[in-house]
Amino acid sequence: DSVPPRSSSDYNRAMCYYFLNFTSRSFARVIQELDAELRHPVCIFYLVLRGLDTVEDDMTLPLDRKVEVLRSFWQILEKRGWTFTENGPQEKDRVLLVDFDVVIEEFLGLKEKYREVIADITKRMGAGMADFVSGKKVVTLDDYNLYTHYVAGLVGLGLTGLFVASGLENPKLENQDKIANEMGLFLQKVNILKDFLTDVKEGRLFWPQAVWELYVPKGAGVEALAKPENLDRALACLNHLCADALDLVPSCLDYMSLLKNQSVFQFAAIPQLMAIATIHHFFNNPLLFQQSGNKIRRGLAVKLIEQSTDIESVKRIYYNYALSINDKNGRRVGTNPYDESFLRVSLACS
Ligand code: PS7
Ligand code: MN
Ligand code: MN
Ligand code: MN
Ligand code: MN
Repeated sequence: DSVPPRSSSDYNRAMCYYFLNFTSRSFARVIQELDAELRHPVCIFYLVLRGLDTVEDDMTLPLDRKVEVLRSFWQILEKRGWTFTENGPQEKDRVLLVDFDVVIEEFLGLKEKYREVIADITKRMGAGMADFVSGKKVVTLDDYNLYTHYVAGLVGLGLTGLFVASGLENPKLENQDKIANEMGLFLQKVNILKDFLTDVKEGRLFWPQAVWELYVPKGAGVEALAKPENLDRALACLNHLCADALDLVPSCLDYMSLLKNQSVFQFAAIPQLMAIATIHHFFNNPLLFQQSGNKIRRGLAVKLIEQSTDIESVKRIYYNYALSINDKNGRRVGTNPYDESFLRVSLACS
């Protein structure tokens, strides 16, 4: 779309929607369909966190500089005119930070109740990311739950805060931190599963060591799971992490059941449906270790979006995925000597 001239008062807002569509495939559409009161705050929240993540992801930034920017990002939101040109040319969203002053202007124009939520979550996420880039590793399941809390669970808490502050949503959401956090955890754990090959290549994998250690040959690193001769081990590890992620589904259904506003419901449900379809696609699937960038089919995504209109339809889709995953689970019994998660997957499906 065309952007008004820099002198126009609409310039900053138009640039933000240009950046939203530029940086996000899935979120751009559901954000723009939100009711007017929430659309702009959620768009700015998205761009702020996308900027923060672009700093986190860049493995070419000097570590001390990266940590400094991550920790102070929530204060940068008040610095009119701030831009950041230090990202390497490979960072796909670097242009957002090169023009970040437009996001700051729009942030400063939001109602205080929205600015408070966004700044608080940005502060906590930046601090958490900084801990993990400066030496903290994802070893135990607790570490895995903490990292995913920082980068996604906090998004669930923040969005819930925005929904309630807008007056458009169920006030009961206010005391639902546990399930709001788990809405984010489910999305992020699926993202971490599916990005195995790309993240391993970049040296920033988030699969918990305590889990992958159970499956790699003695003394080997996690990259061993990408070798064809270790495919059985890799699938067993993948299935273990799928079982862990599937445990979050009941909380996600509880959260979605509380939503009252149609546009908020679809905003929350569409990413969840993509995530459950993605787990279904990758459960026990060798492709995850063989080709990066593999996704669910476009036609399936369109069908899920069409069926995301109400909770009964969403529950039906989950029910069918539970049956189908359970079926895949049953058919693989006894085919993989390393696989020990049959029972857990079966339980999650029931
Ligand atoms: C609705 C209660 C503010 C809408 C939506 C930018 C995606 C990017 O993509 O591996 O592989 O590079 O680096 C709960 C979204 C959680 C987050 C986390 C739903 C902000 C989003 C910054 C809660 C999205 C989980 C990094 C951090 O992983 O990613 C409800 C809005 C939601 C952004 C996501 C992503 C984390 C991330 P990639 P990474
Ligand atoms: Mn990222
Ligand atoms: Mn990241
Ligand atoms: Mn990722
Ligand atoms: Mn990534």
